[in-house]
Amino acid sequence: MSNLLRIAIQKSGRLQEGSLDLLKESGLSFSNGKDQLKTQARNFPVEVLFLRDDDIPQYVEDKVADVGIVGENVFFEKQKKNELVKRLDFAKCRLSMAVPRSENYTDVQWLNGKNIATSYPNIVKDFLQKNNIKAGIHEISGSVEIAPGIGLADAICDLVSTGSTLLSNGLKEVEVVMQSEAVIIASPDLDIEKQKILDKLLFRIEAVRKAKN
Ligand code: PRT
Ligand code: ZN
Repeated sequence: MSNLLRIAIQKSGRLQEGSLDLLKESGLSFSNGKDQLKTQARNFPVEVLFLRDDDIPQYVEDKVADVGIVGENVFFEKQKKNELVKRLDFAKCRLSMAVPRSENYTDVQWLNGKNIATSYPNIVKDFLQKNNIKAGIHEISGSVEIAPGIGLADAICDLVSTGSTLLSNGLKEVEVVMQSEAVIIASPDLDIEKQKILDKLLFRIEAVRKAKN
């Protein structure tokens, strides 16, 4: 077993830059080369693995990585044995229900008996259960916003930040299911050495945050 803390971050996408910046601002330095699978910090016992964000919770549960940086939405959807260690204040968005603009949406009961397209079936299932609604869930992995227009679903549940994607697809946001931001997740039983490295890193992250405010 190596005494490096292995941190999984997104290989490319909306979380990648913020995740790397966070580590760099915390004083870690890396030899550059974005196309690699992993890289070791020069001055801190950390190794960074570059992965698809959706795969990170599983890698952390399997202890291939010790910690990971993912959107809270992915953390909750994947339902793995991971702990949410820290919210990071970037990649903020919300997971929302949206329906065609022409619909006369009154309240959440409108969803009863409808079909909802989403990439987040588990979170949607919980939301429907909490609100006592019976609706169909149609899982699709991308371009969820086109589903109502092509007759695949009555509503969607998808990530929103500015809302312009919904707007340009003739949809309106009607319910916020959850707020999300980038978070650090960790395996619940890290060994003492790795926990110490993580604590040191968290301390630095907090110091950077305080210095910014
Ligand atoms: O390839 P990989 O699987 O690693 O990446 P990915 O395509 O699954 O994820 P990516 O990079 O798109 O998003 C990673 C994470 O960023 C998400 O899980 C969220 O936690 C977070 N995030 C923050 C967002 C957004 N903001 C966001 N706006 N993820 C997606 N979007 C989408 C939104 O659904 C819409 O389609 O971006 C589009 C623009 O949004 P509007 O509302 O500004 O139009
Ligand atoms: Zn993804």
